[in-house]
Amino acid sequence: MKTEIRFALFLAALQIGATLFAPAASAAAARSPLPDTSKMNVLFIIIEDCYAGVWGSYGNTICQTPNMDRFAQSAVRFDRAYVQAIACNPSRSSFLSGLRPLTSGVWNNGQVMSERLPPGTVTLPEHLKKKGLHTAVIGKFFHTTDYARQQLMAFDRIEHYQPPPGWSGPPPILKFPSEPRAERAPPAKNKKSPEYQAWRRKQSDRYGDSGKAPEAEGDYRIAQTAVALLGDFAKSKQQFFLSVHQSRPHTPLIAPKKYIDMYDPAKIPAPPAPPSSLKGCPYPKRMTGGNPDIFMTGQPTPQQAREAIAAYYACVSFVDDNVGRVLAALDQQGLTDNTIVFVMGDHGFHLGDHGFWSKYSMLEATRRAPLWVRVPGAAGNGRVCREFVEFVDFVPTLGELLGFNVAPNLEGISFAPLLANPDRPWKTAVFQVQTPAEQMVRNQRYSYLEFKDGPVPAALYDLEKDPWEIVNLAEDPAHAKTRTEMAALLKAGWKAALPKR
Ligand SMILES: [Ca+2]
Repeated sequence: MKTEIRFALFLAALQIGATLFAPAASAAAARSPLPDTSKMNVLFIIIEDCYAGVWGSYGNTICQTPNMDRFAQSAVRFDRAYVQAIACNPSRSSFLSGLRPLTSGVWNNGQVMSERLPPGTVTLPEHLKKKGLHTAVIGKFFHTTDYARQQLMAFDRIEHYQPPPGWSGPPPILKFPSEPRAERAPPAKNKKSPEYQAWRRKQSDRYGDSGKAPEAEGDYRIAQTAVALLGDFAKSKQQFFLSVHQSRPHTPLIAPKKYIDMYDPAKIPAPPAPPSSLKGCPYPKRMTGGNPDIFMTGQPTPQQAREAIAAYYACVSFVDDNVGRVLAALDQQGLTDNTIVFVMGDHGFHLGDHGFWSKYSMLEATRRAPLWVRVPGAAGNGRVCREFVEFVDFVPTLGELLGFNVAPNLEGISFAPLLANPDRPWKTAVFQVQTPAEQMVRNQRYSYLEFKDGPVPAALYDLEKDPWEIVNLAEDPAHAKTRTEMAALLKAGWKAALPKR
C-alpha cells in the first residue's frame, strides 16, 4: 500500500473515530473536569521522612498499606512529585510558602524560617485564615514552633503541638495521659559532647518494638484527635483547613509489636545500589561512614539492614492504619464529598541504598516523595499522574482551587489542570537545593547534581538505564554534551521547565 493511501485511510479512521466519539467528548467537556472547589475544606496529612517506594500504590509488594491503597483508587497518585529541599525544615518552608529554598532563605534545618522569609511572605495557613477557613493543626507542621511563631498564630486550633507565645485557642479536644517528656530534651547543648551524642542515638538510632500499645502512641492519638475534630467540623459546617501529622516513619524506627511482627526480616531483600557498586558517588563519606538518623556510628550488617527496613515497613503500616481512621472519619461525617485531601511525605528517605540511612541527599530516594491528591469530583481521580510536579506548587494549586490570590513572586504553578487530566504534558524538569553551592535538576531522562565545593564537582545519571543512580557519568566524555545541557538547564532554572498552558 502506498504511503499516501495509508495516510488517507488513517485520516479517514480518525474522522470516523472523531464522529463516533464526538458526542461523548463534548459532553465530557461540557461537564467541568474540576467541580467548583472554592467552598471545599482542605485536609493535609503529612508523613515524616517517607520514602515513596514503601506504599502499595507505589508498587511495594511487601509493605502492607491497605488504607492508602484504597485511598489511591479515589485520588490522583503523583508518581513524580519532588520536594525542593533535602530535609524537613527547608522542604516545609518551601511548600508552605510557595518559595524555593534560595528565596525562602531556608535550605537547612538550622535556619529560622520566620526570620528569613522575604518580608510580606504569606504562608499557606495565613492564606487560608484570611480566606475565612477555620484552621486547625494536629502535630508538627512547620519545623518547630520557634521557627514560625507568627505563622502559627493563623491557626484557630493547635493540638499535639506547642502553640506560639500569645496564642489563646481552645484547650485540647481530647485528653490523654501525659507522656514523660524529660528525656525528650537534650542533656547538653553542645552537639559534639558525648552526652548529647548518646542522647541523640537513643532518640533516633534504634528500631524494633516500641514497647507501647498502639493506643498509647502519639501518632495514634493524633489520628484520634483528628477524628474528634472532624466530628466537630461536621457539626459546625464551617469550611476548614486541617493538617494532621504522623511522626513515623521518621527514626527511631519503632512501632507497636503487632506491626513489627508483620514483617520477617529474612524476607526483606537487601538494599539496592550497595556502596561497592557505586562509581563517582558525590557523597563518598556517607557511603561507608555513619548516618545522621540511624546507624550513626557505622554501617549495619546485612541482617541489621533487613531488620531496619522491616521496622520501617512496620512504622509505615502503623501510619497507614492511623491515616485510614482519619479518612474513615471523613466518610462517616459526610465530609468526603466536600473536602480536598492531600497526603504526602515531607521528603523521602534512603533505606540503605548507597549505604545511606537518612535523607540529606539530592538523590531520587530523598528528592521524590509520595503525594496523593483527591479533589472530590475531579476527572483524574483514580489515575496515576506521571508528569513532574513540585511541592512548591502546593500554594498556587490551593490558590486556584479555593480562589485566593497568591503573590506574583511565588516559584511554583498550580497543578490543578493535572487533577482534571493527569496525562496532560506538564513541567519538563524539577529542581532541588541542598545549599546555594549544591543543587540538582532532573528531567525525564537524567539527573544532574552540582557541588561547587564538593569532593565530586558534579554527578550525572541516566535514569532510564540507571534508576538507582549508581554510575556517575559526569566525567564520561561520551556524556559531555548531556552534562553541558543539564548544567545549562540547572542554570536556566525552574521557569525554563514550565508547561505551555
Ligand atoms: Ca521530615
